[in-house]
Amino acid sequence: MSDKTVELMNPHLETARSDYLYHLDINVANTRDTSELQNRFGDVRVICMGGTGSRMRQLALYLRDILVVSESGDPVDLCERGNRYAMYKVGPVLCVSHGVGSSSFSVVLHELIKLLKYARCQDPVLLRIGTCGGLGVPPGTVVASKNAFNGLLRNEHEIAILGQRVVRPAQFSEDVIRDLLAFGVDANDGFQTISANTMGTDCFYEGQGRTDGAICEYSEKDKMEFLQKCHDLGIRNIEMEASMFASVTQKVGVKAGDVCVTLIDRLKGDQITITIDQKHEFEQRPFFVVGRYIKRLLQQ
Ligand code: DUR
Repeated sequence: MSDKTVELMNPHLETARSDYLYHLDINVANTRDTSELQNRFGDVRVICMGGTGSRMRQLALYLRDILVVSESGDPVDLCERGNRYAMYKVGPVLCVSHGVGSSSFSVVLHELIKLLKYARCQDPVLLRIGTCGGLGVPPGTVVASKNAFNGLLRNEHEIAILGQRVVRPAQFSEDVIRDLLAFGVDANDGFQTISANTMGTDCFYEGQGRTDGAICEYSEKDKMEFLQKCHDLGIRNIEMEASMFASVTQKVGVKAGDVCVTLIDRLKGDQITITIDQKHEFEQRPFFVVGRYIKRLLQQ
């Protein structure tokens, strides 16, 4: 069998004898012999990540059902002791919470990618299942991200490393997008699933051009010009993780997709006004799309 394990982009770890995945509370006591982690996690093909622990628990129950995984009882949070993120395992799928925004998500993402490496997982796919604001699409539309733009409207991710600006490309895997649309969509869904560009910002309010934050120094007209510019770039949804997620996974060469449901059309307003029941219904939609995609992936 060809080796399709993850390669880390960090020479320091080649000489490290142990590693502690601190926020997951997973201790890799001996990096030369990771057989225990391989036993626990070696079968993982897909990691689904989303903002909250309760949604990831719900996703775990949903996947248990559709993937016909014979587990009963309450899903167990494998990272409960870490007290930061929740992790549930359903057969070959991990469901992990990532909090709000890139900085929270990147912490757990680094540790999960290392976990994939230590557990020698083969050809894994990372999926974010989230919520977002839409641009010129009806609320409830599911968007699979193509190119990820940052808040500067560049198709890249920018971070500070050692006091320097480091800029990296931010595209999601084309074959994941293709398969999400080919296998994840059902004609009877009753909602649209599209692929489009996504903007990931570092701020929910000013960063996304909202006029209802605690601070706002631009006019409604400035805001609409900005949102129109986003729309002209093919951006159809706005969230807070896409550019970091695309750039980290692209850098390490792990397949990744971002599948989000729009809660609002930002060309029509800023405040999310759908009812809690409607929000729960919308939040299920990416489950259906990703569920069917995973089912198909596991059959291959
Ligand atoms: N989100 C946004 N903007 C929206 C709606 C949802 O960023 O208009 C996403 C990203 C983030 C969380 O994780 O939801 C913030 O509510």
